[in-house]
Formats: sequence, structure tokens, C-alpha cells
Amino acid sequence: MGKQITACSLDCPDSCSLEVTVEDGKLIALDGIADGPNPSTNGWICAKVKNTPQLLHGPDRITAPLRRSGAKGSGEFVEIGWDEALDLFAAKVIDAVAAHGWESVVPYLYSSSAGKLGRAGLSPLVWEQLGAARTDITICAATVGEAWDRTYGSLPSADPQDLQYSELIVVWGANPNVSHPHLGPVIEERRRAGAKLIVVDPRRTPIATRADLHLAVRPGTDGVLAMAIAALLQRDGHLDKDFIDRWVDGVDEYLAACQQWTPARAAEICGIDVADIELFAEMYGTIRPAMLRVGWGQERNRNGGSASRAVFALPALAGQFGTPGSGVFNSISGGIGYDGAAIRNAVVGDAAPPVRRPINMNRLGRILVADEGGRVDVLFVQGSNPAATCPEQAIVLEGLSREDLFTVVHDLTMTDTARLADLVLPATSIYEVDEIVGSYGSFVIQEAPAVIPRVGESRTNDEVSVGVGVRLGLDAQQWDPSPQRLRRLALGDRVLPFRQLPEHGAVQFRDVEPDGKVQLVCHADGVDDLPEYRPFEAPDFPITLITPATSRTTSSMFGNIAPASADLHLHPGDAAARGLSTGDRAQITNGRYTIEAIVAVDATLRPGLATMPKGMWRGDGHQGFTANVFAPDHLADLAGGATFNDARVEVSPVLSSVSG
Ligand SMILES: Nc1nc2c(c(=O)[nH]1)N[C@H]1C(S)=C(S)[C@@H](COP(=O)(O)OP(=O)(O)OC[C@H]3O[C@@H](n4cnc5c(=O)[nH]c(N)nc54)[C@H](O)[C@@H]3O)O[C@H]1N2
Ligand SMILES: Nc1nc2c(c(=O)[nH]1)N[C@H]1C(S)=C(S)[C@@H](COP(=O)(O)OP(=O)(O)OC[C@H]3O[C@@H](n4cnc5c(=O)[nH]c(N)nc54)[C@H](O)[C@@H]3O)O[C@H]1N2
Ligand code: SF4
Ligand SMILES: [Mo]
Repeated sequence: MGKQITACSLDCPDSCSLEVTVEDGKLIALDGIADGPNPSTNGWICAKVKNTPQLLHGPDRITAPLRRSGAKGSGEFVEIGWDEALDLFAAKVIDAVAAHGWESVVPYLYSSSAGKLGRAGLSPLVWEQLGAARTDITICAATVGEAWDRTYGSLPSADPQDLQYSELIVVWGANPNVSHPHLGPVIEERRRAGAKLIVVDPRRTPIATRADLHLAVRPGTDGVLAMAIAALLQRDGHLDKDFIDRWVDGVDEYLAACQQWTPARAAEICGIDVADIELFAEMYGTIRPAMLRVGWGQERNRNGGSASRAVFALPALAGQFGTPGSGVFNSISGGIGYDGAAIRNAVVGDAAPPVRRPINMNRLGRILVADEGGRVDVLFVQGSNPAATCPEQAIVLEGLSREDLFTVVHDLTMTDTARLADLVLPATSIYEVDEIVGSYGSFVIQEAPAVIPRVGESRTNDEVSVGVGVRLGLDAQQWDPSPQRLRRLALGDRVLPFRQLPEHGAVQFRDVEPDGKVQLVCHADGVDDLPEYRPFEAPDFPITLITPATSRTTSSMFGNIAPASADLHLHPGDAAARGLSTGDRAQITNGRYTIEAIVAVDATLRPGLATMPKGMWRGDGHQGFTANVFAPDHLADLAGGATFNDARVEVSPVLSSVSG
């Protein structure tokens, strides 16, 4: 029995340092390290990752290439060899290209829970060079990421660890206790030491219960709130004129636009009290230093881009920068110390990428079913489970069920998407190959060496895509996918762990600065672009259904092993008005689709709000669907982002005695 050190690569901001126990070539246990490469792990990890042995060695693990032998979706497959599998894959691509061109071949690559090489090594480059369609990563963080780029440009995020110096902490659209587990205790410790805490979330999350001020906004109205606060900062003399003169563009125009959002008007639209808006502005304008944690809650609706931009404007107006404990953070992603472009240069040089058909992940269903933007003959899903996680689930399932679509899924486990595939290929986990782990919640880049042998015949993302690419004419030597080579290219001889910015050295506008000024007004296509509020009423469907993360599911990974409860949470008033109590069966409909679920009356919700968890699998959902059947596929106002939380439904009791 041996113990080894590695790191967690799940789509989670924490990137824990792990100690794993291996017996007979199998990973049998894992835990956090107290003084490991990433100190914020602090000796503990989340409960779901403790289920990793089941994920790696359990019955759903795919261990060999599988070709469909029964009807689509029947789950009947036969094992085949890798050569046969890759030959078949390449032959289907050749047929598709001959019939409808490269744009009919769609690689749907995500792998947000893979290591750095698995995520952005050679695989995306292979499909780019071949000229296949280009899938834009829009399902998560595209909107808020674009809002950051437009506002702050190249400025790195603040360091969450610097919260230890904050006197005011604002958590906006994030649920750290669940989806950023190691941040919760840091905030709690600071709060106990006297710092003030403000939370903006339509639900009374665990952190909101401890906040000095909780603004339970209506989903999709954050931009209105943030602009109203900006106007109050101006009215009450809390603008930081020195900071603005030196660093901020567009302030007058921006503040003029904010005047429309008087506290009274904003309170009405956001569904909160005027006094609470005033109090937010007073606290943010006077307590220093303040750190703003912006999550993803405010981005997942039609106004997500405007909302994120308006929230990001607040520290620039109040000048909450320049001292430890001040600033704003969302995703820590910058490439400091890890040169992904070097991989590209070494393999394809500086040749311009070919023009490719763009694919928006959020429109997958329409693309497959209605040929939106052109026909699709071959779909290659790598590191994603769109049958469970995409919007408009029923349409996605219809598309994946098309007899004339050849679907290849490369994954660790037999997901809902893999079940609908024609060819299923086994993927390695982070524990089986030498990898590198970065994160979007800390500045540490860590070593993640192989700690167990490969399970079955699993292959890496790069090995699979290069395997197909070589059959289609790419040069095997030029495209050598060995992790050692890619690592050398991206890291040089840098020794890991590596901290991208020094400890106590990431203070925004003291240690790090953007290339240009902070922009409160964007100039897109020659037009001044200010944040806007677009109302979204669906009178027959008065309940807003949001689908937050749960402590049990990191997206849909682990959802098959320890699923979250799929119950529909309803506000007590909404439940009572419909004659529903906890444990009752309810019908939920958006007018197009109807499912049934068990009700849980939940006083942490604001009126008009319901929740179901994200990351559920179809089998644990409702009649073959999850909450994603109600998630719309219209796009956010920035970056073509997802609008999961624009789902609108009506709920009614299921009368058990009805016969028909
Ligand atoms: N355990 C676990 N951890 C995860 C994940 C997971 O699935 N499970 N997923 C990972 C991924 S992929 C991501 S993107 C992050 C997401 O991390 P978070 O952003 O923290 O998680 P969410 O649950 O998407 O949303 C956060 C909060 O936003 C609130 N919210 C919903 N709509 C609105 C709104 O319109 N305005 C405001 N202000 N708040 C709103 C929700 O009630 C929720 O409490 O977490 C990562 N970490
Ligand atoms: N209703 C609703 N739906 C949502 C959201 C929401 O808020 N509400 N949130 C959205 C968000 S934020 C996100 S990030 C998406 C996530 O949605 P997905 O991208 O579908 O992410 P996962 O569900 O984690 O699925 C990733 C798959 O990759 C596999 N995998 C892991 N590592 C590797 C690897 O190295 N190689 C390969 N080939 N496979 C690997 C895992 O086994 C898993 O099946 O879900 C979105 N869906
Ligand atoms: S999912 Fe997040 S909290 Fe859990 S072990 Fe991985 S990095 Fe740590
Ligand atoms: Mo995400």
C-alpha cells in the first residue's frame, strides 16, 4: 500500500493538493494535505471527491472502446480494439466531409474537469488544423469572462487569500460553501474577527444566513441593483476621484445612465427593500478595504453580461483597490508561468487558423435537430455530458437520437450522452497520466503525476484526437501527444509547484495593473454600449426555476455515484397557494414540457423562486429528464452565454385519484 501526492483537477476553484492511497494498482482512498503544494487545501477535501475510487474502478467506468450493437440509446455495445475504433471514426469523418464538408464534423470538446494538458493540449488543435467546426465554450463563464475582459482587460483577479485583510466582504452570485468549499471558512474566520459581510443571492444560502446584509434579488436583475448602487455612491460623495482620474474611462456617461435606477425603481424591479440598497451603498462607500467575490449566479440569464459589467464597475467607482484585502475576483485564469501558446507554436507554427464553422454549445439541440447553421453528420463529444448538462434537454436528446448522426463520446464513464453514442472511447483520469493542475481559485500550479496504472485501455484526450488526425493525414511525429513533450513546451524547466503571483503580491493596482484603463462603457462596432436591463415576463409561468450547484455534484461528474436530491424546492407561500406541502407530488411545466417531481417547501427561497439541482443524471431525474428540460437556449447579452436561470414554469399538484 503506497501513499502519493497529486492534485484534484475537477471544475472547482479549489484545486486541492491530495494524498492518495494505492493498493494493487487501484486508488482506494484520498484526502487533502495540510501543508501541500496548495496551502488552501488545509488538510481536507470535499465529500464528493472521496468517492473517486468508485468513479475510477466502479461499474460505470469504460475500460475499452465500444461500438453500438443495439438500437440507439439501448445501451447495447460490443468491445472493439483501438485500431478498429479509430479506423471507424476516421472513416465516418471522411464520409461526412465528402458529403457535406468539414463543417458537418463537430468536435464538442470541453474537459473542464481535466488537467491542463487534457483540457488544452493538442486535441483542440487537431480539429482546428483539420478544419472541423469550432465549438465555442459558452456554457459556463463565457459571459462573466467577457464582462471582465471588457471592463478590466488584462488585470489579474485579486487573491482570495487576501480576504484575511478585508474589513468588508461582498459575495455576489456565488455559493462558496458548496462550489468553492475552501473559501467558506476563510470568509467565516474573517467575519468572526469583525469584518462585515454582504451577500447578493436570491436564496438564503449558508453564507447569506451569516451576512450583515443579504439582498435576495430577483434572478436576472443584478445589473439594475449595481447601477442603483453606483448612483448612490455618486450622490453620497463616495466616488474615489483620484482613482477614477488615473484609471477609469467612461465614468460620466456611465453614471448618467445609472440615474434612471433610483433606489425606489431598483427596489421594485429587484424585489428588495430601498433601505437595503441604501445600506449596501453606504457600507461599500465607507468600509475599507472591501473585497468583492463575483460568482456565476448573475451571469446565467439574458442580462448576465450587463449585470456582470455593472457589478464589476463598483470597485472602480469606489476605488476599492490598492491595499491588501481590497479588489475583485472571479476566475483566476491568466497564463502566468504556463505558456499554452508555446505548444501551438511548436506544432503548427504561426500559421493563421483556418476559417471554421462556429458552434455555440448552448444551441447544440437546435444545431442537431434543425440544422441550425448547417448540417451535422459527425459529433465528437470529449469531456462533456451534454445530454444531462445542456439547455433544452428534450431537443438535445432528440438530436442525439438521430439515426443519421454518428456520435463518438470519449469519457471515463458511461454517461447519459455516451449511452446515446455510436462509438464510446475510454478516457484516462487525472490519476493515470502525468498532468499539471492549475485552478481558477488560486495562483498555484501543481504537479499531478500518474499515481495508478491506466484503467483498462483508456487513452488521453490528445492521444484520441491525434489518433484520428494521423489517420486523416497529420504527421505522427509533429503531433506527438506525449505529456512530457507538451509539459516541456508549456513550462520549460520550471519546477512545480509554482505560484503565478507572489504571496501578498497580487494586490490590484498596487502589484498588478491592466494594460489600459478600466472601461465602464464598451465601444462595440462604433456604438457606445452601456449595461442594459431586459425584462423577461412569462405571465402563465410565474415561477423562476434556477438550478444551482450542490455539494454532491460538480457539474454532472459523480452524479451517478452519489446523486443530489432531485426534489423541486418551492417557497412556502408559492407552495401554499398551490395546495402543496413537502413530500407531495407536483407537476412542473413550461408549456412545452411537463415533468413530475416531489416538492420540498423551502423557506430559504424568495417568493416566486424554485430550485432544482444542476448536474443530475437522467435516471435520477424525472421521466428521463432533469431540470435542464426547462433551461431555455436563448443567449445572454454577451458572449453567447447560457441562460439556465431564465427558466420559467408553473407548478401544480398531481391528483393521485385522477383516472383517465
Ligand atoms: N460542488 C460543486 N462545486 C462546483 C460546481 C458544482 O457543480 N458542484 N461547479 C463548478 C462550476 S462548473 C462552476 S461554474 C462554479 C459555479 O459556482 P457558483 O457561482 O458559486 O455556483 P452557482 O450555484 O452556479 O451559483 C451561485 C449562486 O448564484 C445564485 N443565483 C442564481 N441566479 C442568480 C442571479 O440572477 N443573481 C444573483 N446574484 N445570484 C443568483 C444561486 O442561488 C447560487 O447560490 O462552481 C464550481 N464548483
Ligand atoms: N440546469 C443547469 N445546467 C447546467 C448549469 C446550470 O447552472 N444549470 N451549469 C453549467 C455549467 S456551469 C457547466 S460548467 C456545465 C458542465 O457540463 P459538462 O461539460 O457536461 O460537465 P460535466 O457534467 O462535469 O461532464 C464532464 C464529463 O467529462 C468527463 N471527463 C472528466 N475528465 C475527463 C478527461 O480528462 N477526458 C475526457 N475525455 N473526459 C473527462 C467526466 O467523466 C464527465 O462525464 O454544466 C452546465 N449545466
Ligand atoms: S472538487 Fe474542489 S474541494 Fe473537492 S477535492 Fe477537488 S478541488 Fe478540492
Ligand atoms: Mo461551470
